[in-house]
Formats: sequence, structure tokens, C-alpha cells
Amino acid sequence: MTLRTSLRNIAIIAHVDHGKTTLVDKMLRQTGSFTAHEELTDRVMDSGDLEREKGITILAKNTAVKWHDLTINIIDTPGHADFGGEVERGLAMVDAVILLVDAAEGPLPQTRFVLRKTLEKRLPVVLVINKVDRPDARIKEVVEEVENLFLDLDADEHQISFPILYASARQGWASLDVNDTSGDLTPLFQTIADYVPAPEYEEGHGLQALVCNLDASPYLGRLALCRVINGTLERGQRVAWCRIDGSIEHAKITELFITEALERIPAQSAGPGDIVAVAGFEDITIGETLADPENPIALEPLHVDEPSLSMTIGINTSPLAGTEGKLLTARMVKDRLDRELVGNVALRVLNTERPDAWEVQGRGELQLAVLIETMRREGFELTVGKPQVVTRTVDGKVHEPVEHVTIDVPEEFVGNVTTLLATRKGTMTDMVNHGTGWVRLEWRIPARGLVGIRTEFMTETRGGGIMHSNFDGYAPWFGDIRLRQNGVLVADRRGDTTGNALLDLEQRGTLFVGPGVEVYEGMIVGENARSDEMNVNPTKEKKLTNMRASGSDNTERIAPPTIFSLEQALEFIADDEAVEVTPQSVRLRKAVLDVAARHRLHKKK
Ligand SMILES: Nc1nc2c(ncn2[C@@H]2O[C@H](COP(=O)(O)OP(=O)(O)OP(=O)(O)O)[C@@H](O)[C@H]2O)c(=O)[nH]1
Ligand SMILES: [Mg+2]
Repeated sequence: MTLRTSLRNIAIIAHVDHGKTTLVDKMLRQTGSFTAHEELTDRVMDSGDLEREKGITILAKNTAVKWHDLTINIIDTPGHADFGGEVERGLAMVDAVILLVDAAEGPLPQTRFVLRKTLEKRLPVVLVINKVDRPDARIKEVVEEVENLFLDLDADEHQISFPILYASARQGWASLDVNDTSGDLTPLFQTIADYVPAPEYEEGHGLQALVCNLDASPYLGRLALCRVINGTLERGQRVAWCRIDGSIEHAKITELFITEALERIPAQSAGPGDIVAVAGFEDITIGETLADPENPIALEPLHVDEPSLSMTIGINTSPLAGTEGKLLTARMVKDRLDRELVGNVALRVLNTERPDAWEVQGRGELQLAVLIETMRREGFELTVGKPQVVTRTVDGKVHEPVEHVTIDVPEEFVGNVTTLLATRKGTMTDMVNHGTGWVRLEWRIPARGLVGIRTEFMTETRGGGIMHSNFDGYAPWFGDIRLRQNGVLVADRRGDTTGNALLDLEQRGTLFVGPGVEVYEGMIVGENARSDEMNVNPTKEKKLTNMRASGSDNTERIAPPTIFSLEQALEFIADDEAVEVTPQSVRLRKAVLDVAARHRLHKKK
């Protein structure tokens, strides 16, 4: 094997918020990679609107810096558990990782997940204890906790002897000596140079480049982000394109880009270890290989999850449609979804029997929620149906997706979790007690049973559990799963809510609207304490018999309403309900608004 000595490829991995993107920022800064304009922005890699607002990374992104005569490709990954797939993909591009651990919080569930993936891939680790500037930092303990985590994850001798740096990403320094806080990030760069292996390749081997991620350009269409493993990729070259299904096509590389800091720069060629973006392959997907046309050998494909969840997204059909947004028509919604397909290949859009609604398929609730949130910010008004699993018919029988779920929880929550998953038709397949207070549970469960489970899971484990699921094939329909025990309170007319009416309704359950809110027939205004659905009048005025009370509207006596975020609303609704989404509001409603029509439907069943 030959080494590409001028190159290092690393991914930065950690639990959410431990400072990955901040560290990348400072690495860019110290290497002078910023333009004057970029200087002014914090966490510049979090470039998406929602990323900036939620303060989290959603998509893994790569950047490259020059340090002395080294080029270092850096993949910044998301730490939020819902985007774990992005991390796995990022690991396919690198030769080592920087594991960041917050000096006060210590290793947390996602630290465990990303480290486990790293150890499975046998990648070397550089440990960075970050945020040592925190007054509550407990550096020594945290280092010990990380070492225990390595042991707990069955790391071998070789993997456990990793370099440790102490850092404040925010202040822009890292040090091998816990007492020396004076410098900059030079010790980190030096450690990368010394410890991270340079990319290895086989001299004279034909081209092999693995597609690890996708992006889109408005001019060039789909871009494949590849890591070159062997050989060279050249612009204009014809290559063999080894597809996931085993077939081989031939196509020309029309454009080739390398990354410099935050820019994609056109290049003539790329060699082993390089991370490049190429155009010319219209429907290329992750896990495919670009290879030598004379002797094409596909690389081990990355596993890509099939879309297993879908939602109906259509125009807003509520009586309040058009009062808050500006993008309202079916045409606008369809065009927008089509545009999303180019850049977001994890999605599919299908027609429904309605001309103004589409079935959008994706990999998870949060992924779809992020799309809807993005659209609402652009001015769209939408009606969104309950997340549904994507079923298949096998031998005339309906089959549904089944997920393999891995759960890590502190011992004391095993009972809660078991009850939660069992009521959703899950079966436990394995349970390992690591003797560290943490237990790993493996489950097989219909994907349907996971819809909306996160909130409950977090409650049941007091935020201490971690759950990851992977698609595990299709199995015959598991039968009914009752996800919501309670019925809802539904407004029976249009009007503004009154304090007096709400005060009455409070006796029946939890309210979702406060006083003075415009509601309509079929809108859900609360959760019934009982299991049935009830039509109510939240707009009732108080009879003017009591002179003294008539002036006040009892407003101050009503408990504040439960206001759902978009994600919570999608988790809450039942099959015959929908969420009305506008730039300003998230309202819950029955799919059929008319009380009488709903009544007739109900009787037919
Ligand atoms: N005190 C202190 N705070 C830091 C340090 N590094 C990062 N932070 C803060 O930690 C928060 C999260 O930082 P990010 O860089 O977004 O964390 P991240 O790991 O990229 O988060 P995700 O991508 O969402 O997983 C921000 O408020 C940072 O300012 C540090 O060294 N010290
Ligand atoms: Mg980040």
C-alpha cells in the first residue's frame, strides 16, 4: 500500500452541542480560510436557515483547510440523534475521527452511538475534551468516563491508546497539557498530522471512488460527493458507474470540484483520498462506485435506508386558508416539492387521488418535519396528514416496514421502556447489561409503532435514554396499534373563542387554544379526558344575567393552553386528522370538517 502523505481526512463527531461546528470554525479561522465576509459569522458551517435557528447541525458538510503542506479534509457531522445516518455516511469518507466531549457534561448517549460506529469501522480516535473553560468542567472524571466508554464498547488495546487534547473551541485553542491554556489550535493540527493515517491506496490500481453523499447545483443538477479510494478521477473522463442494483453503466464526468475552505473549486483531476464532487450522473445515489471502465470493481456499498415513512402534503383547505400565507395554490406546492427532490434525494413525491395533495416519502419524522418547517417559512400554507408507514403487498398480503431498534438506557428505566415498546407491538431480541449502569436493549418493532414515540421515550427515560432505529425489512401487518388513548374536543362552528366557553371546556380535558382565538368547524381545540371525540362550542358568550361578571370574560382564570410545535402536532394527530400549517400558525383539525359529514362517515364504519 502507498500513502498519500500530503492529505488527512477526519470527521468530527460528538453528542449534540458539544462544540463540533464551533471547532471547525476556529480551524478555518486559524488557517486563514475565511473571506472577510465569513469572518463575521459564527459557526459558518451551519449554513441552513433551520440549522442557524435551531442552533444545531442537520446535514453533514465537508470543508478543507491547508496547514503547512498538509490538506486536511474535515467533515462536520450533526450530533442530534435523529441525524445519526449523516454521521455514518461521513465516517465512510475519513481515516480517523476527532471525538469531542464536553468537559462538564461528559460522554452522553450520542457520544456512545458515534463512538460505537467509529470502533466498528476500526478508525483511530483523537479525543478532544472541549469546553474546558467552563467553570463546571470536571476534566479528569470526563477523561475517565470516556475511557470506560471505550471499554464498554469492547474497544481493543490498539484503539484505546488515543491522544487526548484539552480545548476551548470557543476560545480557539487546544493543548496536550491540561494546564497550558495559552496557545491556539496548533497542537490539534500537529496531532492530526502525526496521528491520523494518511489515505492508503494501491499503486497502479484502477479507479474506484465511492459515492458517500449527494448535493444539488441549480446549474449542474445532481452532484455526487465521492471519496476516491484508488486511481484518479479526471474531468471529461468516461467512467464505469457501478450501480446499487449490480448493473454497470458508462458515463462522462462533466464537472469535477474539490473543496477549499467553504468553496467548491473546479479541478482537472483528483487522486486517492481526495473528497470531490462530480456532475454528470443524473440519478446517481449513495453507495454507488465510479470505477475503471476497463475493469470495473464496485466497492462495498454503503447501506442507504429506504423511505419508510410518508405524509400527505397538500394545499391548505381550512376555512382560514389564505389569511396568513402567500403561497397557496396546488401548482406552487407541487413545484416546490419537485425542487426539493433534486437536492434532497432521501425523499420521494407521489401523486394521490386528489389533485392538490401529494404523498411525500422520507426516512423519518424529523426529516419530513424539517421540510414542512422550511416551506412554511417560505410563505406556504399546507395541510399535512398523519405520518404513515409505507406498506407493500407481498403474496397478496399487506406487509409493513419493521425496524431494528437499539436502545441504551440507564438500568432503572428498562421497565418503562419495555412497557412502552411492548404496547407498540415490539419484541425484545436482546438485552445486555454492561455493568456500568447502562443497559443495551435490542428490539424488533413495526415502524408504525415508532411514529411519535420520541416524546414519550424521552419522558419515560427522563431524557437519559438513546434510541436508534434502522430499517430491518418488511413483515406481515401487525394489526392495530393504539397510539393515542384520548379523544379530542372539536369545535362545532366558526367564531372567536370566549373565556367563558373555555372555562367550561376546561372541565373536559386539556385545551389547545386560549381566549379570543378564531376557530372553525372541525378544528381540534383540545384533548378530551375521555377516549371519545366530542363536538363543542368554544365560542359561547356568557348569558348576561349576572351584571357584575358580564364585563369580564373570566380570561384570567383559564389555564394557559397547550401549544404544539409542528413536530408535536404531527405526533399527536390520529389517522382521520390533519395539521394546518401556515407561516404563523399550527392548527389541528379533523380531515373532514363538517360535523354531519363526519357523523355519517362514522356510522358507515
Ligand atoms: N464554554 C464553551 N462553550 C462552547 C465551546 N465550544 C462550543 N461552545 C458552545 O456550545 C454550543 C454548541 O456549539 P456547536 O458548535 O453548535 O455544537 P455542535 O457540536 O456543532 O452541535 P450539533 O451540530 O447540533 O451537534 C454553542 O453555544 C457554542 O458557543 C467551548 O469551548 N466552551
Ligand atoms: Mg454542529
